[in-house]
Amino acid sequence: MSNERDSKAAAGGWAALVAVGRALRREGTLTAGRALLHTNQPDGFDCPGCAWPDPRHTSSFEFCENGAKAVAWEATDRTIDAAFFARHTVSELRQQSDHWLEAQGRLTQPLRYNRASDRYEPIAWDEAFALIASQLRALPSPDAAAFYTSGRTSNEAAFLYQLMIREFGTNNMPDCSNLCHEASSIGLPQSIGVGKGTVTLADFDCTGAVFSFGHNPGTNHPRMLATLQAVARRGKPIVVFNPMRERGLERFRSPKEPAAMLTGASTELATHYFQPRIGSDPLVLQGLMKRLLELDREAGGQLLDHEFITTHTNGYALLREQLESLDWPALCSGSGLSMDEFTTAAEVYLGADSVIAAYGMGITQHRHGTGNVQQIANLLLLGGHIGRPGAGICPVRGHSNVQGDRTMGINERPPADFLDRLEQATGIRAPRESGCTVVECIERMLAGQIRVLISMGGNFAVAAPDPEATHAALGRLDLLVGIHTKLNRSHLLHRGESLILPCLARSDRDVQAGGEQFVTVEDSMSMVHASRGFRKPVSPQLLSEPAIVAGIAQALLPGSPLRWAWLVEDYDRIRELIAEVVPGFGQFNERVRSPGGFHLRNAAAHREWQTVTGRACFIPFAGSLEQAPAAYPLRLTTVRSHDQYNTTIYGHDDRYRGIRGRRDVLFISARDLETLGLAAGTRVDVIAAAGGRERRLPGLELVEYAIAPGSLAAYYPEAMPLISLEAHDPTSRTPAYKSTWVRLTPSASADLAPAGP
Ligand SMILES: Nc1nc2c(c(=O)[nH]1)N[C@H]1C(S)=C(S)[C@@H](COP(=O)(O)OP(=O)(O)OC[C@H]3O[C@@H](n4cnc5c(=O)[nH]c(N)nc54)[C@H](O)[C@@H]3O)O[C@H]1N2
Ligand SMILES: Nc1nc2c(c(=O)[nH]1)N[C@H]1C(S)=C(S)[C@@H](COP(=O)(O)OP(=O)(O)OC[C@H]3O[C@@H](n4cnc5c(=O)[nH]c(N)nc54)[C@H](O)[C@@H]3O)O[C@H]1N2
Ligand SMILES: [Mo]
Repeated sequence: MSNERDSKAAAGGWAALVAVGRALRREGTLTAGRALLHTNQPDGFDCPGCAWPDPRHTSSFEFCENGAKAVAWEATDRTIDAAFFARHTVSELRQQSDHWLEAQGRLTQPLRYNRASDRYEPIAWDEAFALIASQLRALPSPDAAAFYTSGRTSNEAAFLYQLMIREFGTNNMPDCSNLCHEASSIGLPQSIGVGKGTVTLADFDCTGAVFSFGHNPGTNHPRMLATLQAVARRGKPIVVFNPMRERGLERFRSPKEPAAMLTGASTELATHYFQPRIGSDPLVLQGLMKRLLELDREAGGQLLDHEFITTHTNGYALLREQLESLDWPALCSGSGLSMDEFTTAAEVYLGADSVIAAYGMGITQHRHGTGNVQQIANLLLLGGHIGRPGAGICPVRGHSNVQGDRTMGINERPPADFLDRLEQATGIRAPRESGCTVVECIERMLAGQIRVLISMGGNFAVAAPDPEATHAALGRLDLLVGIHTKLNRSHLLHRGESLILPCLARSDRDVQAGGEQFVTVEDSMSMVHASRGFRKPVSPQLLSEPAIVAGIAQALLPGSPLRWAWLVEDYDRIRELIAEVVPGFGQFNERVRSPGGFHLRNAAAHREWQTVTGRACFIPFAGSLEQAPAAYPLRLTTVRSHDQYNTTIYGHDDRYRGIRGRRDVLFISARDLETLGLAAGTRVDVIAAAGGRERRLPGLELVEYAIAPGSLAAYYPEAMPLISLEAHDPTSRTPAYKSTWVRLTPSASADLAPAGP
C-alpha cells in the first residue's frame, strides 16, 4: 500500500504551480505560456529541461515546474542586440554574475570581438564562416582545434557537426558527457556490453523495487516523480542512498491530480532512506553485495540467481573473493551505514522479484566514478536483474539530448565500425586517433597545443573544473567560437579572436529552403522522437545549428564530397545519411514520423552481451579509496539548486532545501557543527588541498542540514574554485566534482561573501 498522507512539505504541489507562474511572468507570459502547451506533445517540441522520457507523449501537460522554467528561460521575449554590446565593454560584462549575463535575453545577431573597442560588434554570417575557415586552415594540424558540444544539440545538428569535424581531420570532440555520465559510457560497456540504460518506463510499471543512488529527481528530473509515485502506489519499495535528505525523494504531490492538490494528499516515495558519507559509494555497494552473499549462503544458495550467474556472466568468483576479504567494521565506518542498515537493504533487494537501479551524478562524478557504476551493475547481476521485465539499470541522463549526441558520433573515442560506415556513406576519410575529453582539452589548451575552440552550446568556462586553469586555457586560444542562444561567461575570457554565433532554440520554428523542419532527440531510455519548434524566432538573423555547421563546412571544406547546403535544405536528407551510418536508425524518416517515435534496441536488455567475453562481467572494484589528507577531514560535494539549470541560474531559491534568496551556503550536519564548535549561520572559508596547493572559497554561511556527518555540500558552480583539474576519474576523465577534501575556518570578514542575487 502506498502511504498517502497530508503534508505541506511534499515535492510538487501548489508551490510548483506558483513557481511556474512566476517563471512565465518574468520572461513574458504569452509566448512562453504558449510554448508550454507545445512541450513534449506528439507534434510539439522536446522539453529542453531533462532527458526523462514521456509516457507516450499524449497527456496535455507533460511538463514539470523545472521544465517550465527551462522553456520560459529559452522562449523569453527579451533580446540583446548590437546596441547592447555597444553599451557594454567585454571587461564590464566580465564583472557581471552568470545569472545577469543570461538574464539579458536571447542573442540576435552574429558578433565579432573588436580588441580596439573591447566590444563585440556585428559581423555578417559569411564573414564569420570565412574567418573560422581561415583560422582552422592555418593550424599546424587539425588536432590543434577542439569542438565542444553540450547536450541540447539535436541528432541532426550533432551528426552534421561530427561529420564536418571528422572531414576536417580530428576526433577532438570534448562534450558535456565528459563531465556527466562518461563513467557510464566507459564502465557499462565493460560490464554489460552497452553504455546506456537497459530499462524503459514499462519496466517501472512492473518493477518489484527501485534502488536510487546519488540523484535528485525532485529538482533535476521532476517527471520521474510521477514514475516513482506509481511505484510507491503499487506498494513497491524505493530504497535511496544519498548523503543528503532530498525532499523530492521523500514525498510527492502531483500538480496533475486535482483531488490530491485540493486535499493536500501526498505520496511517500522512499520506503528506506540511507545517508552514507560522500564518496563512500564503493563501500556502500560492496557492503550491500557482501551482505547479499552472506544471506544467500545462509539460505543454501537459494536467494541469488545462480543460474543466471552461471549461464550469463563471468568474474563472479573474483567478485566473491574480493567481497569476502572485506571486513565489516571498515565497511561500516567508511560508509557511515550500520550493519542493520546493510541487512535491511539486502533484505529488500532479496524480497523483490525484479529490481531497477537508478543513479546520477552522485555516482559518476568521483575519482572512482567508473568503478561506482560497475558496482551498481554487479549488484544487479547478482540477482539476474538485467534483461527481464521490471529490472535493469537506469543511468539518469542530464541534458535532453546528451544520449542522442553520443549515438550520433559526438565521441572523442569513436568505435572503428562507426567510422567505417561513416566513410562508406559519405565519402570522407575519418581520422582514427582518439581525440580529447574536456579535461584533456583544457590540458592541451594550457600547453598551447589546442589553439581553436568551437562550442556548440554549453558554457565551457563555467561547467569545467578548476576555473583558474580553465580560464587561463581559454585565454591562450587564437580563436574562440560560441554557437549559443544566450550570452554566458564563455564569451568573455578570450584574448585572441572571438565570435558569438546566435542559433535557434528547441522551441523556435525552423524554416529552411525545403520548408518547415523538425529535429529529433533520444531520451534517457533510448526513445527517439521528433521535436518541432513553433515559436517565431526572436530575430531574422538566427540560423539553426545544422545551418551554422553547413556554413562553416562550406567555407572550410571546398573539396568536400558532401553537398552541405543541400543537406540542410531538408533535414530528411540528413536523416537519410544517419540511417546509413548509425545502427538502429534504418528507415529513420518513416519511423520517426509515427507518434511517440521509436525505441532503439538495447542488446543487454535482451541478454545479448556485446562484451569481449560475450558474457556480462562482474568487475570487482579496483584500487583503493582515497583517505582524507591530514588536516582536511571533511568531504565536500557540489550540487544543483532547484532554481538553476547547470550554469544557468534562474533564481536564488532552493525551495526543497529551505534556502531563500541566496546561493552562498554550505550544508553541514548538526553533528559536525557540534564537533567543530561552530553555529549555524556562521560564515566560514572552505579550504581544500587540491592540485598540490591550498585553494580557498571564502565566506559561505553554514546551514544545518540532514546530511551525513563528515560531508558538506555547496552549490555548483560557486564551489568550482576548490576543484582542481587533476581531480578526475583516470578511467573516464570525469571530474571529481562530488568529492573534495576540505577543512573549514571562520571567515575573517563577512564581506568576502560571493555576490548574492
Ligand atoms: N532543473 C534542472 N534539471 C536538470 C539539471 C539542472 O541543473 N537543473 N541538470 C541536468 C543535468 S546535465 C544532469 S547531469 C542531471 C543531474 O541530476 P543529478 O544527478 O540529480 O544532479 P546533482 O544536483 O548534481 O545531484 C546529485 C545528487 O547526488 C547526491 N550526492 C552528492 N554526492 C554524493 C555521493 O558521494 N554519493 C551519493 N550516493 N550521492 C551523492 C546529492 O546529495 C544530490 O542529491 O540533471 C539534469 N536536469
Ligand atoms: N562543480 C560541478 N560542476 C559541474 C557539475 C556538477 O555537478 N558540479 N555538473 C556537470 C554536468 S553533469 C554537466 S552536463 C555540465 C554542463 O555543462 P554545459 O552543457 O557546458 O553547460 P550548460 O549550463 O548546460 O550550458 C548553458 C548554455 O547553453 C546555451 N544553450 C542553451 N540552449 C541551447 C541550444 O538549444 N543551442 C545552443 N547552441 N546553445 C544553447 C546557452 O547559451 C547557455 O548559456 O556541467 C558540469 N559541471
Ligand atoms: Mo549533465
